[in-house]
Amino acid sequence: MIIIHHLNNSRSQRILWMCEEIGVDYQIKHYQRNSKTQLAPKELFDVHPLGKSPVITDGDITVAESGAIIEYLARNHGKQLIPKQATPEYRQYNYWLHFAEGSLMPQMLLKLIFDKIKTAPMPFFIKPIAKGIANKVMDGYVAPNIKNNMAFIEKHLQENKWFAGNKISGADIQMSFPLEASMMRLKSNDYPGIQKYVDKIHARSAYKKALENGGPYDYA
Ligand SMILES: N[C@@H](CCC(=O)N[C@@H](CS)C(=O)NCC(=O)O)C(=O)O
Repeated sequence: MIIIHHLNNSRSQRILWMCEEIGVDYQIKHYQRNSKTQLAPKELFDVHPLGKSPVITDGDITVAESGAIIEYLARNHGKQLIPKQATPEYRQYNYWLHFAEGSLMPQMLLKLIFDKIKTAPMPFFIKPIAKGIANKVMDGYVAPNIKNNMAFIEKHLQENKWFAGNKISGADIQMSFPLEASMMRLKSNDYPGIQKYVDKIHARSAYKKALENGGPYDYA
């Protein structure tokens, strides 16, 4: 039996969705973030040394890292979510599967951190310095990169039904979390193709079932 170690309001929601899409049996073990720090509880370190979610266990096998989990589940239980090897669709699948956590999420995380620095409590004489540094990094690096990444995704979704061709694939599951987070934190009017795509995945019955099972999730 697959056990999904599910942290509330987190990337592991997409793994629940994946299991519902492929119709594989799974159990959820729930973990709650610390309400002050938003960090995962120490019990997650008993499952994997990095203590992050998602992580799954399947008998004596433990798989961490969303992309690796999606590949593992697709190979073993949902081959319909992997495009045929050596096709343009497979190359797209592989690309977006890596892009989500390799390119897009680091930018979103930097934005979150620097936005927090701007509003963090600190002595009044430090505030202008901290704000100045945060603005410089945001304006000179983070914001232009996010804009570039989002325009690139918007164009892809204007021209394609799914991330890897005409059928839903594991790449769509993987891209769902950064796009949900982006649509909450950026101006969604700038990205109508992405907003339409996020609405489309939210309308799927497997997605709704996963949401029911996972508990409160701020990004849907
Ligand atoms: N790249 C990893 C990121 C894992 C990750 O950072 N997960 C977050 C949840 S969205 C987490 O566990 N945060 C709690 C913490 O850092 O303590 C993946 O995609 O699995």
